[in-house]
Amino acid sequence: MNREELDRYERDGFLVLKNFVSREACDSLRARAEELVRAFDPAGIVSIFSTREQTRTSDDYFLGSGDKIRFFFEENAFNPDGTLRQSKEKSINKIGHALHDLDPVFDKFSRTDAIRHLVSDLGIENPLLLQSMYIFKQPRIGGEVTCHQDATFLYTEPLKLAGLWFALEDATIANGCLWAIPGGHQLGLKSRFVRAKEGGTRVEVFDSSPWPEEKVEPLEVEKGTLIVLHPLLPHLSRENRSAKSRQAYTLHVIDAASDYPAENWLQRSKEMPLSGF
Ligand SMILES: O=C(O)CCC(=O)C(=O)O
Repeated sequence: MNREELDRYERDGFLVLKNFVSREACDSLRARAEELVRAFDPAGIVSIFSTREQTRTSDDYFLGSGDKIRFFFEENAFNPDGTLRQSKEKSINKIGHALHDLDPVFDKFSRTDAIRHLVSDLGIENPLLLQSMYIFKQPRIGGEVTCHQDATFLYTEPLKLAGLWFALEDATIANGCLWAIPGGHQLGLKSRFVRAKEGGTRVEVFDSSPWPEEKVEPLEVEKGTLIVLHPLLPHLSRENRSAKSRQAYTLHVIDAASDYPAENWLQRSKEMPLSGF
């Protein structure tokens, strides 16, 4: 990252880097995600959604995903009896959250010199790859992601977090591109999403004022683009009503020198510690 790019990142809270990854690298990640979905048997998950203890079991599935490869469905993917409305391939919202450590293709995509240098330029000196997600934004049913800051979910003290969003396909307003509030990272952290002592999760609110959503701007980008997100940048994506998917891969990197609180929702087991590049 050059000085001008770093200045833009500091001013806007995000940075758009065109052609950061090759089209071939995007295609190999897409092909691998397709294979993972093909091999995934949704029966066990569907049973989670049809059980009478739905909240507890779906919480456990989510909260236990920090060191696993797990599949999450679109909100409207299920019939009232818990069966899928359409094929699993067309129902999955995302895969998370340790693809980068558990799958060789995702590992290779995530651990490149280019990413290592970029993260170092952002001031993360002792990088640890914390979280990865493959986001499908399915045609017609891709749900919205409401306005949020990544630090709400992945908080460190002091706050050091690089949010990397890779466009694996062209992202447009029609197929649900990212939107962000330029400069909105100056607004301060509004909330934290944490594990509740009694089980499940809760949101700790510091500032309940609404986002100035009239200031959001679309970030329409081409396949291969990397969008770097400041941990405090308010951003969102709208529903995808178009006939095209809008697949993306996200990677979040923290600094080993910062404290990673035990109440953060995403945790690893002792057997699978975080690692760097
Ligand atoms: O890709 C999207 O639609 C939104 C992703 C996002 O904002 C996030 O995962 O933090």
